[in-house]
Amino acid sequence: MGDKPIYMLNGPNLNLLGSREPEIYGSDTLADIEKSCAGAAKEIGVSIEFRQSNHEGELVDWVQEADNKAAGLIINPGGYTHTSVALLDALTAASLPIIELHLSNIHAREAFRKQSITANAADGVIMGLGPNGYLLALAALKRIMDARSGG
Ligand code: CA2
Repeated sequence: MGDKPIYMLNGPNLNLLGSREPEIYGSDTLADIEKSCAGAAKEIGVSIEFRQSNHEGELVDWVQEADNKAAGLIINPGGYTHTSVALLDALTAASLPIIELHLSNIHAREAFRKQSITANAADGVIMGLGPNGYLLALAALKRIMDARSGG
């Protein structure tokens, strides 16, 4: 297993997953997603630091922390996707590989969701595939990490 973990950060209201709006976000809870990602991570020889916060500044702190401590970052910035220059700045300052992830297809929803500010700093974006997107993001990130380390 690589020494540095992959950080998986989840933004505001994602703690509510599984309890409301299953037609948009599916019926899995964040704990279900964390469990399936931990299993998949073990299979590919990486570990995951999985966190959720409803607070913009805490997410900024964790992105900065990830840049020092993680091998890569998967982030679902929740509603901050569409509003947060602070989160974009933190992601831009970080030099690790970054994948932005959305459960829903933000282009198939309200007009205000179509723009992602934070995606400007991502190596790639996965969206619209529900909780499976987290597993796909994990596999994609691992490939980027391996390519960058010459593996
Ligand atoms: O599709 C996504 O993953 C989003 O990042 C989810 C955010 C939304 O603001 C983005 O536009 C797209 C919202 C997460 C809220 O999750 C809830 C889950 C269950 C019940 C209520 C909210």
